[in-house]
Amino acid sequence: MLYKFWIKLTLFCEFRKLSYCVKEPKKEPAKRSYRKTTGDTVKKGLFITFEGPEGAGKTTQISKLCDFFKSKGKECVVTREPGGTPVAEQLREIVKHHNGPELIVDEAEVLLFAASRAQHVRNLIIPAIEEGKIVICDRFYDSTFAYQGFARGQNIENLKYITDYAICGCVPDVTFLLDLPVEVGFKRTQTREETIGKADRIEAAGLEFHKAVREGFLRLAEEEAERIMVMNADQDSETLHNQITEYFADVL
Ligand code: Z5A
Repeated sequence: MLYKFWIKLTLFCEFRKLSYCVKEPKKEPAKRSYRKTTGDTVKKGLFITFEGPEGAGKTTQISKLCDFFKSKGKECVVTREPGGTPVAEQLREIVKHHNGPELIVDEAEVLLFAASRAQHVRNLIIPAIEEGKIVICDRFYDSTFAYQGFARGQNIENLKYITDYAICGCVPDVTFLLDLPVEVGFKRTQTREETIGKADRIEAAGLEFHKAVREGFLRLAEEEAERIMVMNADQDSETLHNQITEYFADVL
């Protein structure tokens, strides 16, 4: 009797695995697959991400950092999330600018970001790193944990599972978290010519939401202090750039 029940249970579990995922889910958290260096030369490429609340200056710093790498003779690819490939950019358009009448539910929002990431990682990020390039990405999965997890309240374990599935083991070598008070970031974007009066779905979520995002990022940085460098973004952009490049002094 017990034996029959055990067989049924095993079959049921196998069926669930087959129906929910193509591959067996990974039991372990994602590991770093691309290390920056083992000596004084970069062996493969590097994968660098920038995170932070809105208006923190990510785009500005990424552009400066890329110029810095180029001046050292390195090939550098700048990309962004959501987006980065044609399909991922289409998903970006939906997740940022969809405007009813049917609302995007929170669960679908998570999956749209993950779908964009899956395309981006496989079709752009991993190939570029394998060619020895330095990839700098404006936001990556830490944003999912900060925005969809901490701020929207989506289950963190689910997010970990979905993220692992999307990123294929591609964990950043280093992440710069540009931290600043939400109000300062808002002020910057509200006075930026291209975005005046054009808040997208997520930008329009309100001050409390964005404060939770900032707290979320800081929690992530505490949990992964080795990877995530917290930088004071409430200072002039040249000083911040110099602080960021210091990190690479021993790898170039
Ligand atoms: N999102 C998500 O929810 N889940 C996810 O998994 C992912 C993303 C991947 C993408 O928006 C949205 O998707 C984002 C999170 C969500 N939504 N929000 N909010 P995006 O890519 O369109 O925008 P963003 O990533 O939030 O960036 P941003 O607002 O464009 O800002 P930024 O790139 O950090 O800053 P910036 O463009 O470099 O600078 C902003 C302005 O400040 C500009 O006028 C600069 O000249 C000025 N600036 C820059 N640095 C300074 C300094 N140091 N001092 C003074 N002024 C400065």
